[in-house]
Formats: sequence, C-alpha cells, structure tokens
Amino acid sequence: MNRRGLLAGILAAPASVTSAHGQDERALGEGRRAYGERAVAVRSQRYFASSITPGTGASRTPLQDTHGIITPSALHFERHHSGVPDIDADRHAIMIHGLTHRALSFSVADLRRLPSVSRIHFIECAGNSGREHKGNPGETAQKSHGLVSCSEWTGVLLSTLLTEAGVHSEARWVVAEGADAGRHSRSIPLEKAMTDVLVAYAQNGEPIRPEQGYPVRLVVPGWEGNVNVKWLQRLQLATTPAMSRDEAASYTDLMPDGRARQFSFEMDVKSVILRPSGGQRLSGPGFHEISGLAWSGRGKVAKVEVSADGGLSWRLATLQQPVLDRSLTRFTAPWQWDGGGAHLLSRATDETGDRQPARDEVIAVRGMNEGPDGFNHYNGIKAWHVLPGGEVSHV
Ligand SMILES: Nc1nc2c(c(=O)[nH]1)N[C@H]1C(S)=C(S)[C@@H](COP(=O)(O)O)O[C@H]1N2
Ligand SMILES: [Mo]
Repeated sequence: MNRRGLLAGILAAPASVTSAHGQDERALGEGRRAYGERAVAVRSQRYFASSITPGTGASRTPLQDTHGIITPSALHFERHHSGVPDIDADRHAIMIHGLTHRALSFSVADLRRLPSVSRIHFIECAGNSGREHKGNPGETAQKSHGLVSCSEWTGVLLSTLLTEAGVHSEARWVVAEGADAGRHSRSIPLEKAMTDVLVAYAQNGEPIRPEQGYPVRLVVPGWEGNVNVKWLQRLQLATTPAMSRDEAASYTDLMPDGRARQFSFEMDVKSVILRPSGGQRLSGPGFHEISGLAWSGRGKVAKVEVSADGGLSWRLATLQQPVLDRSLTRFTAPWQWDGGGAHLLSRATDETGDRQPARDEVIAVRGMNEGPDGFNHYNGIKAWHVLPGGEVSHV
C-alpha cells in the first residue's frame, strides 16, 4: 500500500479504534509517535533509593522485569555523585594531554568520523548488592542487584585516540575526568586503556542518554562502574595514578585488618535469579521457568547452577545465546513447583574458573568492615524463599 492509500485506510478505520493513549486514532498526527513509547499498561520503572544524599543520585534497574540481556536505555541504572550535567554536545570536546607527543582535542563530531566499534557490555556499580554482605538484603532483585545494566555501546576505541596523540614511553596511566560538577576522576592502567576501553557516544543505537554520560563516556569492560567516567572531558597520560578522591577516599575496599585494598578494578563473577524473585507470587503449582542473569568482569560466563533446595542439590541452567564477553548472560532452568516451601539459589562460574562464593566465604576473606561508600565488590550467592502460598521473599 502506498502512503496515500495507507492514510486513506486509517481515515476509513472505525471510530472505535483508539491509540494506547485512549485518543482517537484519526486525531493523531504522524508526528505523535516520532519517538515511540511503550504500552501504557507497562509500568516497570527505575527505583530511586531515598537514603542517597540529596544532590547525588542512584536509581536501580528493574532487572526482574527484563528479558534477554539488553537493558532498555530508559531503565539503565544511574549512579552519579554530582548530578547530571546539561552539556551542549556541539561545544563539548575531549582533551588528551600530559605524556603525549602532542596534545589533542576531539569534538564529538571528530569522534564520529573515526573508525567505530559496537560492543555489548554490562556496567555494574562496585556497591551493587553490598547490603547482602551486611545481612540487610534488598526485598526485591531491583533493590538488591539493580545497580547493574547492559547496553550495546558504540564509539571509538581509546587506543585509537591515544595512538593519534602518541604516548610517551614512560607513560603508565591514563587519568580520565568527567565534566560534572565534582570532576569525577579515575586512573586507568595504560595496558587496559590500549586493549578494549571505549570512548562511547551511543547506547543501544542512539546517542547516550544524559544520565549515562551524554555526549561521551568511557566504557571500561568488566571494571567497576565508577571507572566508566561519564561526560568525559579530559584524558591525561601520566607515570602514576592521580589518587583522585574517587579512587583514594572512595572505592577502596576496607579489609579485616583495617588496611584498604586498592585498586579492585574487575567485577567478580555474580548471578541472581529474577523470576521468581522477592516481591513476586507464583500463580500456582506446576511448571515454572527459573530465569536470571549472570555476569563476570573477567570474561564470559561458563556455567550457572541453580538449586531449589537451599544448596543441597544443584542443576545446570541453560545459558541463552548469545553468551558474550563481559556482558550480562541470561540463564534459564525448568522447575516443577510442588506448592511447598523452596529455597532458590544460583551460582555462576566464569571462563577463568572463578565461582561465585557463598556469603560466608566472602566474609571469611573480606570480614565485616566497610568503607565510606559501603561494602564494595560483594558477589555472594543470592537466595530467594518461596513460601507455601507462592509468595517469594528475600532471605
Ligand atoms: N563523571 C562521572 N562519571 C561517573 C560517575 C560520576 O558521578 N561522575 N559515577 C560513576 C559510578 S559510581 C558508576 S556506578 C557509573 C554508573 O554508570 P551509569 O549511571 O551509566 O549506570 O558511572 C560512573 N561514572
Ligand atoms: Mo558506582
């Protein structure tokens, strides 16, 4: 049908055809859906914790409502310490300086002219699931594990920019700085910077969302969220790390002997069951598919095991394709619920052989001390309790 025919068809449609917004279809101009919206009945949303200091921010992804491995951009978790800056992309530039043969400045348009790559990676806040360590777990998967999300990121490899600038032989670190009010800064070893770090300008096929770092952010595959500097404006080549506030006062791990571990870049292997999970109710005994997400900052997920009896017996879950390097990985397992009480657990193993530990195992190594921003890098096994009536609660 040509366009005129299509419009005529719409005009001829019965008056009872209404849009998802309850308006008469005929009253809608073509432009009304120029940028699409989800169905009105779909209400899933990010959760904003009230305990966060005003002016800073965090919102959590409703992981329990997601399918597959990609997080819709509108539901990607947010974590920032100084608000979301309003940046004019046409005037924004990234400066590369320090131990380089020449200082360079790239506008966003310059970046878009360079060879591009698209990669699917998760970003996880170092503090994600940290409350589990304390024994004060979140009641829902969103509250306990919602500081992880996964997007397709498009941009330029940082190595491309560094090669353009020419790195001095004595340079060992790249200090990345954001354009937000707090000038969030992290130092990245040159070796990592030259391997797989992305200077990203797009997320899931469109420009990065303001909360995710518009117009440009670093994506540092597998490394703790705060190294993925948003609103990137400066890269300085140096012989030593900058020891910025964000890597000295914050984001170090206080160990049992009172010393702080620094730097703990890689996110450890982790998994969480999302259906069923806390706050949900099983509709009735019989078949249910257990569905969850697993990930590792060290590579691909090799296997996920699930238990319905609190860890007495384990079964291999199916890994849904694709299974990608440092991406969320969807796992599923068939389950017959007999209508009684059950304890659901999942544990992931990555391709390096690292297996997700029990909470006791984490505490044996890390103790109960926590730093100024809580307990970072907690990756213990998460349990959900199915009650005889079908209600699912946290343990
Ligand atoms: N410039 C800047 N970058 C930042 C932050 C920030 O406050 N400012 N927060 C970091 C933290 S703590 C995390 S967990 C990730 C979160 O990325 P997201 O908000 O896109 O999910 O961004 C990191 N990058
Ligand atoms: Mo974070």
